[in-house]
Amino acid sequence: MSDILDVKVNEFMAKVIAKNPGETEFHQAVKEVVESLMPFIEENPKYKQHKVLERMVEPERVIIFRVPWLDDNGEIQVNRGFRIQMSSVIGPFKGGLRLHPTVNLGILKFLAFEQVLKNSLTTLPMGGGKGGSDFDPKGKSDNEVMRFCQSFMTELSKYIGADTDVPAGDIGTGGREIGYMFGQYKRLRNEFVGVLTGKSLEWGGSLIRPEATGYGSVYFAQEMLATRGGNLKGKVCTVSGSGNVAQYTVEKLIQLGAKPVTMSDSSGYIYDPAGIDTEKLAWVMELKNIRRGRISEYAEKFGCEFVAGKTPWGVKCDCAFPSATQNEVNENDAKTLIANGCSLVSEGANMPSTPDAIEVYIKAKILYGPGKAANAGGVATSGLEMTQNSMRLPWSREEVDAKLHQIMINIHKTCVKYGTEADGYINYVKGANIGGFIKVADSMIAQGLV
Ligand code: NDP
Ligand code: 2IT
Repeated sequence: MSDILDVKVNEFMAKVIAKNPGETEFHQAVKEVVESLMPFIEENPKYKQHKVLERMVEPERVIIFRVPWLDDNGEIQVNRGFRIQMSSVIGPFKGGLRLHPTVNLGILKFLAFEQVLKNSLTTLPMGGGKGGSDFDPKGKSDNEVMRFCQSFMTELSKYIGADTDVPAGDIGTGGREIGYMFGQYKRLRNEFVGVLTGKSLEWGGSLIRPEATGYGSVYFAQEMLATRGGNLKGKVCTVSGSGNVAQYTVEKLIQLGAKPVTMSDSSGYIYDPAGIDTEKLAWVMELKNIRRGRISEYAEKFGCEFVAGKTPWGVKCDCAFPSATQNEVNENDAKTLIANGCSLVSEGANMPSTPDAIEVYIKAKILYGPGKAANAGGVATSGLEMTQNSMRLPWSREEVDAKLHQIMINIHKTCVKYGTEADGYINYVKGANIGGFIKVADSMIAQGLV
């Protein structure tokens, strides 16, 4: 980037940082986007005149609320609830709810900001939002989780609705939590509507929604590999996380003949050089979704290595799928991945690579699919769930999967269109940021001062 553009980015960021002190993840997410957009905005002055970027970094509304609940000992617990309603310019606010002790305003604002561009990339009419709480579902009984979710929804219900804001799952929020929240919303409003996605099939959910983020991230990887005449067959893949996204990433990798060799949780990773197969994955799903145990048990069960307190990026692989959390791949990890011959990173998680790591990927010209493109299949299929709810008609598994696959192909095309550089290298960061931005920016201008 030229010096002048650098100065403009720094000036813009200085204002964002001064106005949003301490929100480091939000600063990080905004900076990455602004760096991509600045040259484009300079070439298209209407976006500058209309102060589109300045408006996009200011949420339409932020709701912060108290969530009191009773634990199993009858003691009162108090958590903090949030909903960031970032942008409704192309559709109702849409995005997940994160339940994790690290949740704070800056993390949710980064996620909401990313969500706006991601949702735009899906081509579906969805605005962007994110929410959650510093509540930790780990180690809580089902009843405690239910009481928390009911209290959380009692307040959140005042601000959401099928045509206003449609939350879904994220870290710590899976089918169980969505069920408790949906039940409470229905009692409070006396309405059976599509106010949440990720619902169970029996009560308005969509087939393939549980699988969608992981499948989508692998479909995106396939598209990236195809630009270099490659495919996933026989590729050794490292995957981090062992939750929703990681599980279905591994499932799709197995189906396509790749060899996933790692999974992880916040305690460490397992390395199974023989490959995680269908049977082992079914065991992981039971472990994580029903017994709610730790991934280290995999190593005991299947006799492989468990490495405590580490991420899996030191394991030699062809392709890496970070699918746990933000900033889980740092500069050194990125260098190690590349030194080990890794030629593709597809992000199931949101912002899992630090800015320094991204620089390493781009310098090495590997195939790098940033989260807002690579993991958009989850929210895209939430959009498909909303459509089915509006029609009051469910689609078959094949139909939803085909639509998801096509959406990932289209997102890839958008990235190629806006991200291909002079030497032919596809910079997916640039492609996703510009591709997601245009629709939101033009809609903002068309709608006046919103
Ligand atoms: P889950 O709660 O199902 O799983 C999260 C996994 O990541 C767990 O294995 C968890 O381990 C691990 N993890 C979470 N926080 C940390 C941490 N701070 N350090 C190390 N490991 C951690 O969440 P999802 O699979 O739904 O989400 C994973 C990522 O994908 C997130 O970045 C999320 O925002 C993103 N995403 C999710 C979508 C969805 O549809 N669910 C859609 C698009 C993106 P442990 O159990 O030990 O905490
Ligand atoms: O980060 C994400 O895109 C999600 N957690 C899914 C959001 C959704 O509304 O399905």
